[in-house]
Amino acid sequence: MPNVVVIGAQWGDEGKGKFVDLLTLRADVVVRFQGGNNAGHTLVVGGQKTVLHLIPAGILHPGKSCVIGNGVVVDPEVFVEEIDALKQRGFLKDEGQLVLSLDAHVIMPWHKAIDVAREQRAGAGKIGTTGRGIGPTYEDKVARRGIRVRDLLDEARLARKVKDRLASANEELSRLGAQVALDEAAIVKSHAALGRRLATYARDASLWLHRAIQQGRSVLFEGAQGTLLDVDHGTYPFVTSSNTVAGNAVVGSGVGPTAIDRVIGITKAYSTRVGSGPYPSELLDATGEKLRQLGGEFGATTGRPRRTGWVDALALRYAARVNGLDGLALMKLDVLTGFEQLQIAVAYELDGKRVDEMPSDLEDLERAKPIYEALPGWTEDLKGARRWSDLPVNAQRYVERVAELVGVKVIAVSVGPDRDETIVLE
Ligand code: 2SA
Ligand code: MG
Repeated sequence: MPNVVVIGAQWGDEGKGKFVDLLTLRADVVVRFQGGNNAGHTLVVGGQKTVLHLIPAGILHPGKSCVIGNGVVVDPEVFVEEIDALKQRGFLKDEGQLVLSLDAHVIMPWHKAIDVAREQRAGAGKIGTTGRGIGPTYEDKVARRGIRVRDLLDEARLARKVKDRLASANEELSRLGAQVALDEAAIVKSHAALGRRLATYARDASLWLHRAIQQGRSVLFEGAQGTLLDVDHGTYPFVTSSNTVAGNAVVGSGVGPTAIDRVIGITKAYSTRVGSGPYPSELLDATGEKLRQLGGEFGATTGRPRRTGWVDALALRYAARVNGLDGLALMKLDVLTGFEQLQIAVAYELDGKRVDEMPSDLEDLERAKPIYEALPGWTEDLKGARRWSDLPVNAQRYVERVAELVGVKVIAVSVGPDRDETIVLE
């Protein structure tokens, strides 16, 4: 397999997990390059449910390697919990399967406390974060006062860094009215201990990847969240604090752009969003509720009900552009069975004018009203479909119309959660 980047083409939760799982069968190495444990994949292996938020699900395949790149923010407690859960289930027998970048930034207790306290304080103006400390950790990274995995491995250095940062973090917490004051000695002790657990996996991940690629091992770069949550290209400020687009696969893992051969975007056959922010094709009516129930649209990380709506061709075309997509996987097509009519947002009406491209200004996007194209639905259950020709003609027309509007070919269609409930077109 060539080296492939897989990213979410919408607002996250597109079903990347399932697609990545399929591609993992062909790849040798799976890399995460951004985000942290604000991602989430629920896996059912041997009847047992495992939720992984940080470690790529590729870890379930002995012989494959997983890399957590420098661009990821790592909560060491979550990392250790996931390792313990994996080992309990008989996975990760070979410690060499997992590589953690020494340069990845660490989510510290104050980052989580500040994330939660700010959101509580913000009331209606909140971002709707996952409360995992993602944003505050990236802030410290850019402010050049972050703590990296390498710092956890050296207790004296850790103590110095915690001391430098904690006073101002506690000040901020008290300003926010949070009832927590974090204790310096306790944090140094607990995190030095966590550092000893992380040490087994901590490496120069860029060098490790470079060598793997030189040896001809194929790499799958697994994005988290989605394009419209990208801090530069998403619906700022209602975004996550990292770059979720394909370009960051190289920055967040320490390889060069020429290492990438293909970029695949994942989209649902409809759309969802968790958290605040503009969402023109959102359905606030019974149809939206029906999509939520039929699609099981509740967050894997926080359990929150997701906002739901029709697929938005402008948003997907935008994702195709900023990621350079050369393939689109359309997930959860089966969920659309039984809708008499399906709608696709093909343009917006903005202040009485028709616009065909996603407006770059948030306020424009908030005022934009979708212009829909209606397509006839189908009543057949799609779960058994394995070939294109198994799909009812109206389902085929729907997929073809999405591909045409986005300008990217559809390379796979998913008709159910299982690995084999997939129609591979390429
Ligand atoms: P944060 O916690 O700072 O990243 O929150 C900022 C905004 O980003 C949204 N957000 C998400 N929205 C959808 N899915 C997310 N994670 C997926 C999951 C992972 C995936 O399954 O949980 O699909 O890769 C996710 N993570 C962050 C959040 O709701 C805020 O709007
Ligand atoms: Mg998810």
